[in-house]
Amino acid sequence: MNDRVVVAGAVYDQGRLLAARRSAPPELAGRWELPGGKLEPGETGEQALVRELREELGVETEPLERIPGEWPLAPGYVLRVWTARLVSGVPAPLQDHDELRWLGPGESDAVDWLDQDRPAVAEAMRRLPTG
Ligand code: 9L3
Ligand code: MG
Repeated sequence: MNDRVVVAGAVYDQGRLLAARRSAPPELAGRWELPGGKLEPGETGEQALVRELREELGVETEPLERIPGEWPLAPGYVLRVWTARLVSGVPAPLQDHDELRWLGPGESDAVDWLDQDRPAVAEAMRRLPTG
């Protein structure tokens, strides 16, 4: 059986990376993640990412590139991550998050990332566009 895919976005704007603090489920609440969610049947990863970021944050984004790799989540799920550019809107914690932060270069350790997100966050920080 194939693992189900969870997509997440390393969203950039003005040389910073967006971090989102989960409010649910209880075992993940308070930890920070790259926002996203489950791929739905018939969607590409990029389509799912754009939809999830619209639903969760109320913003329009453009996927840039896939961060190579795939990280295990709960049994049966794997995480895939894309960098993305904020196209329009101001991110707001509409669903599943209770706080957002923009992190500049060197600030990636300022929040308590979910363990599963850490390798992708490190790579996303290395790829942070300037300004
Ligand atoms: N998850 C881990 N890191 C992430 C995302 C977006 C999701 N960056 C995990 C948390 C949940 C599962 O994947 O256990 C499904 O995510 P969601 O649909 O609750 O966002
Ligand atoms: Mg989600």
